[in-house]
Amino acid sequence: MKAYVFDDVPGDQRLPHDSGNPISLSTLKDLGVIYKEIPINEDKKWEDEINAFAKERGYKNRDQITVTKEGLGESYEAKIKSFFDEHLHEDEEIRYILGGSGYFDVRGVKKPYNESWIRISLEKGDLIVLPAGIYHRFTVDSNNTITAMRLFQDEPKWTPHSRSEKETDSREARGEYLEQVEKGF
Ligand code: KMT
Ligand code: NI
Repeated sequence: MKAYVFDDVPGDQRLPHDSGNPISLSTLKDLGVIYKEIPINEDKKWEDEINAFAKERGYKNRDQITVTKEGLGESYEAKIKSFFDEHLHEDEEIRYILGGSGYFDVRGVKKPYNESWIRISLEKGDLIVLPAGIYHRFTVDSNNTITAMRLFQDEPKWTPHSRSEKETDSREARGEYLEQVEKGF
């Protein structure tokens, strides 16, 4: 995992866009982003760790997604586009990377990162929890492949609420998120 301020230079979303300004784990925590490394080894210990983490946080279900042309089939182009469209969810978004790599971008809230994109580069063995209400987007990197376990509490509520289309700022999940940022996670 590596996190940094996105450079906002137009161009290929799959390139690093590293402005050279690193972001610490504590800044991620202030935004409610949880990061954990659970290395994937042959001993399969990671499975126990994932199970324990899921139990502790009440994630009862999981599935797997592979973001490649083969993995997503006909909807590939549309999915790649919608993943990278800034949005929020009313539930947490939990991903554990099983292979490949990619970028989750999250919006900063407070100075000096207010409204900046923070890019989080993830690879095999990285686990991330994005809190409900955080604005974010996702893209594969130039390796063009990522396989992730998606964990969820009960019924998966994948519905992305696009910031450009709807009044997402007035959604309850957004208000609660900003309150939590004020109070601290
Ligand atoms: C999402 O919600 O953006 C995704 O599931 C992307 C693929 S998981 C790395
Ligand atoms: Ni999302």
